[in-house]
Amino acid sequence: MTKQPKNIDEYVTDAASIEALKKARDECIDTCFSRVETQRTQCKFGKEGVCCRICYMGPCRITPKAPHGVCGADAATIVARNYLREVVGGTSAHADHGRHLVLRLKHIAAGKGGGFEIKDEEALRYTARLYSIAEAGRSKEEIARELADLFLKDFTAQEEKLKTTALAPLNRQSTWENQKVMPYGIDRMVVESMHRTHMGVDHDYRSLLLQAFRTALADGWGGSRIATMVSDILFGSPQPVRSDANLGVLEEKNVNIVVHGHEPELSEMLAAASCAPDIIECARAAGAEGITLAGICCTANEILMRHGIPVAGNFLQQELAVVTGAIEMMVIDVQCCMPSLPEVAKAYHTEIVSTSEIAKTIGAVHFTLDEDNAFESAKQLIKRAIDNFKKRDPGKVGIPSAKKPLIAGFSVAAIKYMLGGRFRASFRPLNDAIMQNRIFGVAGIVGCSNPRSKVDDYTNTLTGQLIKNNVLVLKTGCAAIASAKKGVLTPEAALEKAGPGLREVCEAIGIPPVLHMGSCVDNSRILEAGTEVVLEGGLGDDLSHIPAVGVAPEWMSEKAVAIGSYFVASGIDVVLGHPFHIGGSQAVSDFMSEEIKELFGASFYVCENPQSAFETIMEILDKRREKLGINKKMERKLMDMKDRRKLDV
Ligand code: NFS
Ligand code: SF4
Repeated sequence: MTKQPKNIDEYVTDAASIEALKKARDECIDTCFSRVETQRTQCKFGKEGVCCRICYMGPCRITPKAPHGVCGADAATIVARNYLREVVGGTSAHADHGRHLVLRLKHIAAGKGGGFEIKDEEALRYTARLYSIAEAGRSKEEIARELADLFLKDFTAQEEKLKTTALAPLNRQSTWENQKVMPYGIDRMVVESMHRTHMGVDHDYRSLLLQAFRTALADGWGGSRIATMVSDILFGSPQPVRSDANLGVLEEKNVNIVVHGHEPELSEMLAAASCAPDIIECARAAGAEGITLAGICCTANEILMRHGIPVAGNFLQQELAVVTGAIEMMVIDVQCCMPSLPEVAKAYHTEIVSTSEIAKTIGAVHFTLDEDNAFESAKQLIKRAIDNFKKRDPGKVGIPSAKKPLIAGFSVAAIKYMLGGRFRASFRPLNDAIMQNRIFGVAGIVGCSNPRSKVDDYTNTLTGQLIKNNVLVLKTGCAAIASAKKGVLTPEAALEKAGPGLREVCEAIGIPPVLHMGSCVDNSRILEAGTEVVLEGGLGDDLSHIPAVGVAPEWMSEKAVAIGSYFVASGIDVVLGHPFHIGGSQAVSDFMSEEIKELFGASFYVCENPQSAFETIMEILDKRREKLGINKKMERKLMDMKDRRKLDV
C-alpha cells in the first residue's frame, strides 16, 4: 500500500476526477496519484539524459568529475543518442498503428475484410488522387489495392524518399532535401536510428539529432499521416458531431463498457455491436436498462470523432474510471494503457480485456477478435460484459455526475466545408480572418496529462488565455479531452470565453473556439490544416511563415517527443510544458533551442507555467505576423497583476 494523496485537488482539477480520486483514497486503491508520491525522488542522470546503458561496459553516467563513459562518449553524444531513441519509440508506435490499418485496407481490397469494409469511398478516391493513382472508372477495391501497396512502400522503401512527404508545401520539401533530413521508408528510418545509436557508431550529436528529426518526419508525414488517411477511408471522415465527456457519461443502470488505447478497429465493431437489437435485449434480460459504450484516451477520440460515442476521460482517468465500480469491462489495445489496471480492477467486478496480440497485461483476460466474423465476435465480447453486470456490487458503485457537452469531428475536410460551404469549400475565410487580425493566430495544443503536475490545469488555463486573446485553438489527444471536460468545445464557449475577433468568426461559422481534430496520430491533420493555409495564399509560402504554433503542455510519452520533433522539422515552433531529458548537455540544449532555427525556421521553447507559455506563444505569433507584414498593431497590453489574478478562467 503506497502513500495516498492528501489534498486531492492538488492532483486533479475536474469535479468527476476529484470525486473518483477521493473514492479511491477511501477504498485504499493505489492509483498513479499515489504511486507518483513514491517516485518523487527522480534520478538526476536520467532526467538530464546523461545516463547511458547502451552497452555492458556501462551503465555509465556523466558528472563533472567523470565527463566520459568507458568508451569515451561525452554528455552530448549520450544525450543525443537517448533523445534519438525516444523519437524512435514514438515513431514506431504511430507507424505500427498505421501499418495495421494499411494491412487491413489491403485485405479488404483482396476480399478478405471479414466484417470490415471501406466506409468512405470519397475519401479513398480523394486520397488516391493525392498520389496520382487513377481512380475514375475503377472499382474501390482496385484503387484500395494500389493505394495500400503504395502506403506499404512508404514503410519498406530503402532508397526512395517517403511518398507522403510530397503532401507538404514545396518549400518545406526543399528544406528537408537541403538539410538532408528527407526520410526514406519508415522501417528503414527506425532500423537505421537503432543502428546509429548502438555502441560505437554515430557519435556526433548534430548528426544524431538530425537523424532524430528525419525519423520524426517519417512519423508525422509518414506513419501518422497514413494512419489518419486510412482510418478515414475505412471508418469514415469525421464530421462535426455532438457528445459528452467525463466520468458522468457512465450510466448506473446500464452495462458500461469502456474502450481504451489507440486502435480504432475493434472499437468500431464494438460501437456497431453495442446497438444491435439482440444485444440490447440481452442486456435487459440481465437486468440492465441498456448498454453504454464510452472511451478513454485516443481510442475514445477515434470513435468520438466518427460516431459521437461519449468520452469517459483522458489518460489519467483510466484507473479512476474503474474506481467508479460501475464498469463491467474495460477493453484495452495498445499504448497508454497502464499495467496497473487489473490490480485496480481486483477491488471491483470489472474485467480488463486485452485485445492486441502485441500487448498483453498480467491479470487481464486476452481476447482475440475473430477477423472473419468480426461483428459476431464483437457481440460475444459484449455478451461477456453483460454477464459481468450481475456481479456488480451496488455498494461499491459511485459514478461522479460531472460531464460536459461537446462538439468534435473537425477533420480538415469538415473545417473547409464549414468555412466555405459545400460548393466553395476553402480555407480562404480563415486566412482572411488571420490577415485582418480578427484571429491573431492558431495554436495546436496536443498531448497527454502527467501526474507530476495538476492534471489538465496547465492545458486548460493556457487554452482559456489564448482564446480570450483571439487565438484559434486546434486540439488532439488527451489535451482535447481536457478541453471537453472544461466545456470549451461548444459554439457557446465562443460567446462566453473568446475574444471579440475570434468570437465573431466562430459565430459566423458556427464553430467552437477550440476545435477537436482527433487522436494523437491525427496531429497529422494539424499539419494538413497548416498546409491548406499555406496553399490558400496570403500567409507566406511555407509552414514556417504562417502564424501558427504547437504546444504540448503536460506531455509524457515518447510519442509526444516524436510529435514535437516533426512539428519543429515542419517549421512550426513548439512550446513544451516541461523539458526533454537533454539538460545534461549544453551543446544539445543549444542546438535544440537555437541552431535548429537556422535549419528549420522553428525551434523548441520550454515554459514551465501557462502564463509564460501564453506570453511566449503571443510573441512567436506576433513575430510571424510582423514578418508577413500583417501586423496592424493591436492594443494588446502586457498583463498587470489584476489580469494575472483573473487567469484561472
Ligand atoms: Ni497521445 Fe493518445 Fe493521451 Fe498522450 Fe496517450 S492517449 S496518443 S500519448 S496520453 S495524448
Ligand atoms: Fe558507457 Fe559508452 Fe557503453 Fe554507453 S556506450 S554504456 S557510455 S561504455
